[in-house]
Amino acid sequence: MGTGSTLGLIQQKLASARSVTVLTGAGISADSGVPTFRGADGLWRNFRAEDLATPEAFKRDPRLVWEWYNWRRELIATKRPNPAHDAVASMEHRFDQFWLITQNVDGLHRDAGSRKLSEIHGNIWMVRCTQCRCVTDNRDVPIAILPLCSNCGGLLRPHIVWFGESLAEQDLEASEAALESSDLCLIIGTSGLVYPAAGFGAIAKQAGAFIVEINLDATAQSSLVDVALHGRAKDIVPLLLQA
Ligand code: BV8
Ligand code: ZN
Repeated sequence: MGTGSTLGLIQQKLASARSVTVLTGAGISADSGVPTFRGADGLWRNFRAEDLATPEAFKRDPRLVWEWYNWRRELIATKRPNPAHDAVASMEHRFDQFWLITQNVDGLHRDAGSRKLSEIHGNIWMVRCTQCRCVTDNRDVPIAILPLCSNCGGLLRPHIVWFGESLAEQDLEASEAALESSDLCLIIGTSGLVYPAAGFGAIAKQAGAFIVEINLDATAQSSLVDVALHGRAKDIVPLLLQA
């Protein structure tokens, strides 16, 4: 099918959808200038995210891990939502049921106005105390290393889900509830490699949802989607909402 007729099909599906779930990854923020994880620009000092985003790495060298997060905080602080974030935020008001599940920790969906969302991997602007576990907002750029809890003096860590760490129960429940009740699921800008998010498309499919993938390329999830649109999220996502 040419993109034109495919676009028309999806616009129709969106116009009649009652319950829409959107799953996003780093690709939706690429158009805001935030490097993706597995693209060419995904490395920092030759470390991969998998090397640094782990409790073991933080235990072994908390300064190195905080330096990596300071590099990302500095970079993300200057970035703004793009038309794809804005289009997703506007969807909240169009459908009886809507939920956004994002793997991104950059906070750009919130900046665009999204409120019906689960930031399943956390948020780079939140920190958590490793002792008293209190979670606070911290916008310091850079954050002084090593940051200590004002409540109990414990070492602060990013309030982010690292590899080998479980997602918050409430995020898993909200995500699964949304996926199981959706009749349309948009999967935008994710390579579909990181679990459990990489299994979310299959949950929606199981529930009978029509699955649309928006990505530059084919991904590990492409075999289960009903329609794939290839291109930049900032160009494609706003088009989906045009009648
Ligand atoms: C869990 C926070 C239960 C960090 C992230 C061995 C031991 C322990 C665990 C595992 C293991 N083996 C496997 C696992 C499970 C593991 C996992 O899945 N690993 C993978 C690598 C195989 N998962 C976990 O550990 C999860 N927890 O399973 O708990 C458990 C508990 C104990 C033991 C076992 C299991 C936790 C996962 C969360 C990890 N944290 N982020 C940080 O950000 O600081 S994941 C990290 O990857 C980011 O959050 C990111 O969002 C996520 C996924 O990446 P993508 O978003 O997809 O980005 P990527 O760069 O890959 O792709 C970008 C895509 O966009 C591409 O497709 C590209 O084509 C496209 N694109 C680019 N530009 C555009 C575009 N598309 C459209 N427009 C554009 N302009
Ligand atoms: Zn504390």
